[in-house]
Amino acid sequence: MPANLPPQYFDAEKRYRQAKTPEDKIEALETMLAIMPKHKGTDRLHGDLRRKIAKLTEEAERKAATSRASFYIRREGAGQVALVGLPNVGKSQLLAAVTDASPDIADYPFTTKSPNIGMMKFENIQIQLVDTPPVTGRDSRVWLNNIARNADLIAIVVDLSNSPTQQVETTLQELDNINIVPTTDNPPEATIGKRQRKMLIIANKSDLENSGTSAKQLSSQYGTQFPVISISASEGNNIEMLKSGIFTALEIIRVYTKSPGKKPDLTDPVILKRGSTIKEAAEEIHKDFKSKMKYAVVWGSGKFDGQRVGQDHVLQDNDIIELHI
Ligand SMILES: Nc1nc2c(ncn2[C@@H]2O[C@H](COP(=O)(O)OP(=O)(O)OP(=O)(O)O)[C@@H](O)[C@H]2O)c(=O)[nH]1
Ligand SMILES: [Mg+2]
Repeated sequence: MPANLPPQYFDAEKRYRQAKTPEDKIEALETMLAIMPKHKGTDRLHGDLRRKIAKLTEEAERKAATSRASFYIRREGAGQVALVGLPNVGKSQLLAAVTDASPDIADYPFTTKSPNIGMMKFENIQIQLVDTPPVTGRDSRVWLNNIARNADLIAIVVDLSNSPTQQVETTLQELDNINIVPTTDNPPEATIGKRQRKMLIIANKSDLENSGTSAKQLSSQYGTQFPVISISASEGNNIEMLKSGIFTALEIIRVYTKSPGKKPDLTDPVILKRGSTIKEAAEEIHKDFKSKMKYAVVWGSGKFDGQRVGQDHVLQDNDIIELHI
């Protein structure tokens, strides 16, 4: 150690030893480097400090990448629904109304800074809701990219008291900016290469004056493209309709399995995409079933009562199946 180092160098060195994060360590090391006189005697020390800084910078970058990855929210339950919209429309209030979550809710915009998660019970299943920071926020691109892309359904939340059709347009535009477009059977050419997502409109604050007129306008403008559901999150109006609307929009069905001579467990359905066949159900339940299955028996849909069906039989919500191998 060269003897002619000033006291500030040792202060910085102390800070380096006490620092907890790579960023703080880098800051201290850079101070040490700046203070240190440059001559032959300090060459090795210089090199040492530079190597340490390079290593810590790498570490800091790795950490930043991991925290970006944390915008990805692991799906739980029967499906994941992202609540997306402009500031102050009531996304967090809605999450609080239908789940056990208690997010910050306030009468000023940009209250939500990072996503809030809650599980919404619908009949015998749980659906995951993700309340997000407003689409027009500074950091929205990062989380929108991760959450909206990963979600099974995007719920566009609008405030009925404040030009809701304009809000839908702005929200769709923000989603389009990150290459997310509504699912359609015949996507327009302009959307080729973009990611299609199922969407639904939640028209909130139906308790406020003149909301009925705005709700009608929304339905007539978007009703053929998206389901439009009017609610009041704060008053709890139309919440049951919202839950079943979300379930329907997710395009999933519940199927129960049973063993011969036993009753099915109706509290624990297998979740399948709407339109799934017996073959696909078997695959989902156990990969061995698919190749070994001889036949299946179905109860449900009003039509079947213990009837044998083929592999290509299309299942309905709440069907009970018995797979025979
Ligand atoms: N009248 C009425 N007010 C509501 C309703 N839902 C939410 N609010 C109010 O609207 C304001 C905004 O609600 P939030 O849930 O914080 O809105 P947000 O969309 O999460 O807002 P950001 O986090 O900024 O994006 C609050 O003052 C709520 O009390 C509703 O159904 N009716
Ligand atoms: Mg919020």
